[in-house]
Amino acid sequence: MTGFAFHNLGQDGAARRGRLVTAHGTAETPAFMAVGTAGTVKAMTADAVRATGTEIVLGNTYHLMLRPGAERVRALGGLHRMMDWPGIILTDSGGFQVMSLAKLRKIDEVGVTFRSHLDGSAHHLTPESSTAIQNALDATITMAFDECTPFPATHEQAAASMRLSMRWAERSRAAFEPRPGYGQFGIVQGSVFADLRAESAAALTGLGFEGYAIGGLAVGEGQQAMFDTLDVTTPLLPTDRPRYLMGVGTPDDLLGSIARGVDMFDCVMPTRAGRTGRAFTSRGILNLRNARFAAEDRPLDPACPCLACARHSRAYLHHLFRCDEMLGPMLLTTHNLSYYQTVMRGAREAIEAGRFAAYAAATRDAWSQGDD
Ligand code: PRF
Ligand code: ZN
Repeated sequence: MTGFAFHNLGQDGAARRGRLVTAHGTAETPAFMAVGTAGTVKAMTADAVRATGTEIVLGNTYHLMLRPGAERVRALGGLHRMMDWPGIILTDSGGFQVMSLAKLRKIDEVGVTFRSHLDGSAHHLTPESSTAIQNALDATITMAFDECTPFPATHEQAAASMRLSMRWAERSRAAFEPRPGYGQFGIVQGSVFADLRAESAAALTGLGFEGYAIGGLAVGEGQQAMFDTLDVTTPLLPTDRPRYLMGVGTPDDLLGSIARGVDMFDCVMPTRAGRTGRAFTSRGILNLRNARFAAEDRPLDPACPCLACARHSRAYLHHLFRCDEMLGPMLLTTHNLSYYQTVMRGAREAIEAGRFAAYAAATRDAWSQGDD
């Protein structure tokens, strides 16, 4: 088994071309990770996910601890075996999902107590229990337990929240069981305040994680404030470790964040949008439920190699969504993930060729041109 490693393969401005090496294979970066919250990328078989070019799938501590339970997943051979995904799995630590989904939440120094959104049962999550659950799930990449500071927050509120997350990061690190090819990422917090981001980055790098996530963004601050925060944060992170921007974003957010030194992303956007009939294409966003597609006998995106574009017409996709047929979400999730991976592959090739800025500009330009 190989060790966990991140190889820096090249740089273009602040944009980085890298390769993540783990116990469950390698991933080329910049990378987009598909969200597989409950042990499935919704509407997709593992083979279909692989065929989109996806190399990393995300799982969630919160959902899986409630159902089917961490010990059940362990007994079923771990998350990789249970979901037929032998590749890299990153699991989020649960705090973010508790705050957005659970009921009767209470945070204190020890951790978070909450009631399940499924059956109201009482649960507790701490840095130690979150780390142990991620270990039981057999996550390739374990995330530190943190609080995503709500936006907006005063400097005082953001400082207190970030410092709690840093104490939790230290406890998460102590609870992590190092294994060859596995890693744990710390999460930088600090809202939109440069001094707090710097304090957080210093605290985490002092603990020495295998990678660093940037949390607490894409929570309502807007794209410019997010980019400004990245500008003051990524230069403070070690150049020889991967950087992961959590819960981001649109294809435009990805291009802007890659330009600022981010290597990894995850977002429900391509999968969730796909289930409701919205398609991300090289010519912008299309809603397949729209009547204008009813008779369009041409591919959704002729530039896309996915199954939906290679074998079906826009009219058929429109029909499937109008009839609420399951194949509609399946095909459009396939397409959207494929499109996101096409954008990422283009970014990697452009960084290698030293023309990332031109690639980003041309990609954005095509979105605004429309598709007819
Ligand atoms: N922390 C964790 N998960 C997250 C976030 C965070 O701040 C975000 C913020 N966009 C998404 N997912 N643990
Ligand atoms: Zn396609």
